[in-house]
Amino acid sequence: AVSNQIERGALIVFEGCDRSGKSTQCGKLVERLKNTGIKAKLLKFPDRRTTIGKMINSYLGQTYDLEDHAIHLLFSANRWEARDTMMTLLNQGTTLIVDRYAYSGAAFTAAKQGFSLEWCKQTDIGLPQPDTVLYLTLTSEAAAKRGGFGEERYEKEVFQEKVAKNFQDLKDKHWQVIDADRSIEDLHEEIYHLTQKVINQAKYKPIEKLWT
Ligand code: NYM
Ligand code: MG
Repeated sequence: AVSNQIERGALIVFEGCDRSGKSTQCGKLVERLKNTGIKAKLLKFPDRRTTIGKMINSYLGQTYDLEDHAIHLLFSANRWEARDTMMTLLNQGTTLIVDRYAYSGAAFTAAKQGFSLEWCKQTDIGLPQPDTVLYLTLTSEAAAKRGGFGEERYEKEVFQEKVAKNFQDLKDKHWQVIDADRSIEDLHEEIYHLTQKVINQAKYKPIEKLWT
C-alpha cells in the first residue's frame, strides 16, 4: 500500500570532536551515493555562507567576541534558516549528509562555564530529526597523532574533552558510535554500508521532530 508514496531521502548526520574525520567522510559518502545513483546532497553546520554564518565565522576566527548565549542562538538560527530547504529536499527524495548538527550546538556551548545541556538543547527542539547520527570517536592520543588543532576558538584539548563528554550524554537511540581510528578507506566502507540500510528504512517513514 505504500508503493505509490513518494520515497523521501534520509537525514544522515555526522558528529564528533574536531579532527575526527567528519568532513572527509561526509565528502566521500556523498560522492559514493551519487555514483551509485542515489540523490544526495552535502550540508554543513555552521553554514558560514549566510549572513548569520558570516557572524559565526568571525566569532570562530576570533575577529570578534559575542556573548556566550548570543553565539549559541546564532548557531541555532543558522540551522533554522536551513530548515525549509532541508524539508523540501528530503521530501523530494534527496538524502542529506550533514556535517554537524544540533548535537554540536548543545555539546559545544554546554562545555562553557555556567551552561547546562538541558538549556542548550532548547533552541533546536523541533528541527528535523536525523534518521541516524554517526558519531565518530577518537581517543585523545589518536587525535593528537593527527596533528595539532587549528587556530579557531574551541580548538583546545581541555575544551574538546568536555565536548566529548557532552556528546556521550546526548547519545540516544538514533546514534551509531563508530571508531574513527582507522584508514579513511576502511572507515568509508563501514559508513557506506551502514547508510544503505538507513536510506532504505527511511523511505516511507515520516520525518520526526528533534527532541520532542
Ligand atoms: N560549533 C558548531 C558550535 O560551537 N556550535 C554549533 O552549533 C556548531 C554546528 O563550531 N569547533 C563549533 C564546532 C567547531 C566550530 O565547526 C566550527 P567546523 O565543523 O570546524 O566548521
Ligand atoms: Mg573546524
